[in-house]
Amino acid sequence: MKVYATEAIRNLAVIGHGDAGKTQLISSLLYVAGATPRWGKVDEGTTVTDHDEDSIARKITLNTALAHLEHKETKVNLIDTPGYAAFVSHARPACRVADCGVVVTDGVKGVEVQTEKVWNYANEFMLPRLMVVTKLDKEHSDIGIALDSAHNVFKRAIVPFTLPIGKEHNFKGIVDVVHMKAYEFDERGKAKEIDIPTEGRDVIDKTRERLVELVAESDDALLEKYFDQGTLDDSDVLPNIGAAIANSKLCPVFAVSTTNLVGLSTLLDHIIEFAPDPAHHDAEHGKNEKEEPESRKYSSSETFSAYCFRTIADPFAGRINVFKIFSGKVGTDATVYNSTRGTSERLGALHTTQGKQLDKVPEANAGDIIACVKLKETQTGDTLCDKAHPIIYDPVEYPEAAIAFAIEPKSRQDEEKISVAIQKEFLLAGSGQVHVESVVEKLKKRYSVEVMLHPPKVPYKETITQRAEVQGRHKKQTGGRGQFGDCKVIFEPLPRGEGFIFEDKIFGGSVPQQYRPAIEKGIIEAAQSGAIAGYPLVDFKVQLIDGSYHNVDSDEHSFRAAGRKAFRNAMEKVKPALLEPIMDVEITAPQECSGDIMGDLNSRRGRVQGQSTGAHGRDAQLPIDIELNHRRARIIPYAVLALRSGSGSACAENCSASEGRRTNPRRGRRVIVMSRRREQSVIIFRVTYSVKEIILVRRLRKA
Ligand SMILES: Nc1nc2c(ncn2[C@@H]2O[C@H](COP(=O)(O)OP(=O)(O)OP(=O)(O)O)[C@@H](O)[C@H]2O)c(=O)[nH]1
Ligand SMILES: [Mg+2]
Repeated sequence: MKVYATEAIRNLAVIGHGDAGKTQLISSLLYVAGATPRWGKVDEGTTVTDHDEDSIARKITLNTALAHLEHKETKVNLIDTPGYAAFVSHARPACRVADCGVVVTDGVKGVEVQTEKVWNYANEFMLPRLMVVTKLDKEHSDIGIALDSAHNVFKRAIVPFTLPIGKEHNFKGIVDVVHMKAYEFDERGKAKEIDIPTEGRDVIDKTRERLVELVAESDDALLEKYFDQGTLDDSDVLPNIGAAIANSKLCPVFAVSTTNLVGLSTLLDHIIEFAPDPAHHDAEHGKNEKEEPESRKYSSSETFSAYCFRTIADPFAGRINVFKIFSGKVGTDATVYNSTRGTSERLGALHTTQGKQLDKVPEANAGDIIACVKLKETQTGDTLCDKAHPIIYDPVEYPEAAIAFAIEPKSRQDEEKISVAIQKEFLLAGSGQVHVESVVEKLKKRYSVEVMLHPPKVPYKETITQRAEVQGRHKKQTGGRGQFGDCKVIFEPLPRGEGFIFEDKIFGGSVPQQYRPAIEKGIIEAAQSGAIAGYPLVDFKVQLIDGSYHNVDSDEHSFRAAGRKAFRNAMEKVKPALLEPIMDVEITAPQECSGDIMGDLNSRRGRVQGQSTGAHGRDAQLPIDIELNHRRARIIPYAVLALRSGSGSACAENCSASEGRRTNPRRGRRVIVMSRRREQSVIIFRVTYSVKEIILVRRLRKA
């Protein structure tokens, strides 16, 4: 395989709502560019990126997958990402390493719930982006739906670069508004230039005007020129489009049909001409081993550094790590330094990834994406670099699992296999029910293990509700040297999500400096098993105010014990309480289900915070529910609940949960999408589950 210079690389994360057509877009682009001899189709299970058996069977993308093509001597790396709610968080690391996002939007449904979610991921990483409107060959499709909803939701400088010629099954060509040309496409997706149609000319001209305006607005000097001349020449517009996109001042929109190959070759041309290459980043920022800031430029002359954003467990090849090279270059068999873990790694062969197929490359430059197999220790989130010039990049955080199931082997035989397959981890957590089920299926297919799923226990925490001053005194005299530690501390409740704070308020030497951390350790240890029901105790502050010691008998161990004792004494006075996890839930559902859902939420102590109605899932997020009527409280996926409450089976299959817990309100959100039937008006509930800590404690105590 060829080696590409940084400027001849485009890294695109293809993101969007489930079923929008991301995988088919990639597959069709690969075919049009001649990267695959066969035209892969999602519906036939033959795409390059939906290659694992589970994706093929479900016809949805379950994790990120990579493909690449060459167009005009430029390598385009395409990262396919899932759009289905339970898996969509995998799109985040893709946004971290891509240089441009391709937001795929359904031409019939417009911007949907997960489109907004991935849009926010792209915002997080300041990812420039372009939008592709698919399915414009379908009945009821209309690029206007996508454009209007995108304007409403994203409030960005969104402007079509290509406009469709013909509608629905007559959608056969496009007008390239940037170069003012029109094309039709043959059955292999090849473009043939035609005259710009006279019909709809006013829309074309207006779009072109808007484009010029946006390019002018992206740069002060251009804007001045624009005001002077009343317009801008092509020689001013064309060279500045790339920068406007890279600086997120402009989001181009492309009209395509990926099943009829309309508009794709023009899209490729525009990607090469305008999408930012890796070097458009000023630099990648990280830190060195002394925690001092360090940065690297996307240049092959810098020292090597790379970030691992994906690890694939392949039944044949073993573990495959996929990296983006942030700086420098690397060759086959290089020995590099894993700065995250402080170990050396020998890379062996470097590969490009075409779905499940790996092809060797002799070397790779800054900006490129490569895969290595059978590295010793490297995991997703790790940095590899030059040992003499260490740098560590922050790993992309994954959302906390939203749902967990206890798993039980079906037979004794399965029990043995299970421990091999999942290393004795008998609780299976994931971002939603489908996520967990897909892992179970993998266990069955790959390791021939059959398991049953049970609802898990709710992960409660404990906290304190009152301030108290206590003493913790540990004294032991058993012949020989004794043990002595003594501390006086104040326990105080903290607001939710604050965790634990330890403050050393001792003035003078009542407890020698070196023993004070031991007191803190003792308290932390004791807090792990809580005060009521064995759950970790959180959200409290401890101030160390006084204590005493013994010249001979005091040591670290004794003060640790004193800390534990102080904790236990405090629990008598601070009125501990149980915290039930609560979550913000946003539910998008067809209007006719609203009564049922409302009743259901009320019966589950859900507190509805607001409602809005609209044609699109604005602000929509989220699903999972906690049922506390049962003594062993259980988490129930909303999907099941929706079915049970009679809200309609059509809804249930699209319900899923993601992310978070109460301790981090920003992340503590759940997604439920109850209907994809977009033509209907939907209703959105914003719900926060109430916490009745104290009451719950009493209830548990009686039980
Ligand atoms: N008619 C038509 N169908 C399309 C087009 N693009 C995609 N589809 C169909 O839409 C369905 C979903 O396409 P995918 O490419 O799997 O969608 P996706 O965005 O990858 O979905 P997830 O992986 O689940 O997030 C498939 O049945 C495709 O054949 C298009 O341009 N026209
Ligand atoms: Mg897909």
